[in-house]
Amino acid sequence: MSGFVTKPEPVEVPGLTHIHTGKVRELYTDADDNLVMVASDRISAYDWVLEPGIPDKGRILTSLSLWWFDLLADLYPNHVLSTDVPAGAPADWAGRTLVCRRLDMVPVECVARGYLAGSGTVEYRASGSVCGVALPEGLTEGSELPEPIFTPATKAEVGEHDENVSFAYVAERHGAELADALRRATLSVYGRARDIARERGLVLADTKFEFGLDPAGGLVLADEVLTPDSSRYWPADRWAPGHAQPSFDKQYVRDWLTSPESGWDRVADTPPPDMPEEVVTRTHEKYVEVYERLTGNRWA
Ligand code: PZK
Repeated sequence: MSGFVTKPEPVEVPGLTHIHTGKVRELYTDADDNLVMVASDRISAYDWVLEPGIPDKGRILTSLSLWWFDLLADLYPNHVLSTDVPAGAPADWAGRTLVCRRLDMVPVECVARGYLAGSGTVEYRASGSVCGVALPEGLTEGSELPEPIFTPATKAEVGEHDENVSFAYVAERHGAELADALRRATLSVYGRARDIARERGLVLADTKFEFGLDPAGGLVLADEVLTPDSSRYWPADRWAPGHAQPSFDKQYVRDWLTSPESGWDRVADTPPPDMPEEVVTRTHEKYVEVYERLTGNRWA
């Protein structure tokens, strides 16, 4: 089971109603019934939220999400209304707060995969397909797919992992028209992002989108987009199929956690220890690096 070492108490802000504590983000509604998403510096690995936070992580991921939303705006509208910190909220919400249009969310995790990794590899090894999409023989962890595929998942109960489902399941559950629109949207946005990332030396192996419906029925890109928390980025110059690729952001955290040095027993389901300063520092540097590589801007 997953969890927090210590569950954070949400900041109380007059005029906002706290509605959800995610692993790394807090969700509120405001007086206009808009959503207020606040990205924290929390980081998760192996289903645990670790201590301490990674400095700047919430602001880096929020900046990246905004950067991508802008680049994608000609393909799909997005839910962002403003980056203003609501009156009465702490000053340190600046840069990590998004005020968003409240949408009718489509309860499908819309995953695009251009490469085989993680649960995709597990499913491929067992069945030769991923989410009902048949794949050629001979692929391995990290392989590029013949073409990107739509591999939807359904949000699991709290503490459980999302469950991969077939396109047919999405069509049955939500209608063929919406299922088709989700697939088109997911693959078109992924294709654009993959090409941009590749020009900047990063492989965008896969990513997860969430869509809402505007009142007229059109798809709106919601949640966060194309951050390292919702996507697998690999350094292109180190990409080599046949083994797990180093993740851009969390590699130091995972390597340390699973090394004898951390003293953590992953199988025993005991909370992991605090990260040492060096792991925090190097992980911070990786988030800055992915931001700078993608956007071409200096972080600070
Ligand atoms: C919505 N989540 C996921 C969980 C977070 C976000 N535009 C929207 N309208 C209505 N609902 C949502 C959105 C968006 N995005 C997204 N849950 C509801 C989520 C935890 C923390 F910040």
